[in-house]
Amino acid sequence: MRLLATRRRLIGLGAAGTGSLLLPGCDRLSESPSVVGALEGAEDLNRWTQRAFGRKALAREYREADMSPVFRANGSRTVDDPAYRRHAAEGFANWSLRLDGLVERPLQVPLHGLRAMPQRPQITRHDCVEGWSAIGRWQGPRLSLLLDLARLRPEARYIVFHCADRYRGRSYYESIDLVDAFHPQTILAWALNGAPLDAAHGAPLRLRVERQLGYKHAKFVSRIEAVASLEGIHGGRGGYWEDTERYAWYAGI
Ligand SMILES: Nc1nc2c(c(=O)[nH]1)N[C@H]1C(S)=C(S)[C@@H](COP(=O)(O)O)O[C@H]1N2
Ligand SMILES: [Mo]
Repeated sequence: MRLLATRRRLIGLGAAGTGSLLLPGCDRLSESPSVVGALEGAEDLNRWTQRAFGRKALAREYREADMSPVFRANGSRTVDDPAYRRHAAEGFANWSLRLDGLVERPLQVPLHGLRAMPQRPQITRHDCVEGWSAIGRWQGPRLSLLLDLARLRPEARYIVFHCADRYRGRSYYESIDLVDAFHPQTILAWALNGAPLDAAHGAPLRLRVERQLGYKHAKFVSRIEAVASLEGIHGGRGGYWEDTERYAWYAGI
């Protein structure tokens, strides 16, 4: 019960810990020619414009009355992986999330552990690049809580989300930088509109990264990895759609 042993620490980990990780990451990013060079045209503009107006600003949050009657699902709605299917059949009672890579202390956190952490509920609008939107209430712990528990090494620059599904024959995955990873609305959601996630919406756990477009919100997250570079991970562009269709890696809205 590694989580129970560390839960007490969670409460004590406040803004100070986050800030000390966030600021150096932020500074390093703006100074690094390799990162700047890796950004392309409009994406570059988008990202730096958003930075100028505040990457840390909050996405709009809505009222219950604004919630969409139906929240549509997109991309993978089911997962073929045998291990995943076994977990699903058990209601994810024995499932756990792995957090590893460039961290001092790799974590293996059961779903009930994630549910027992301090929760952030948020009613936000999901915008898919295909042109539809839906407003829903998401709930789960902030990603930053887990990153603080695992303690990022100073070399860590990106957080990669490995998913259990394959979409059109390729593993789905996504990645974000540390500014988004420590953003207060970046959560690991296990509930949508007051109920545990159904398969179509990414059970048992999916990313919500509210300042970016829908394809960044990895569903069926099974492993989170801290890395120094996105090179060498699948196609090397940081995500499924980035690799296959050259979608922007930074999809700010
Ligand atoms: N693992 C995984 N995550 C994914 C996808 C997917 O196919 N597989 N599709 C993405 C896209 S394009 C969108 S718009 C949202 C859809 O989330 P929803 O099905 O909960 O509406 O999930 C994103 N995350
Ligand atoms: Mo999407």
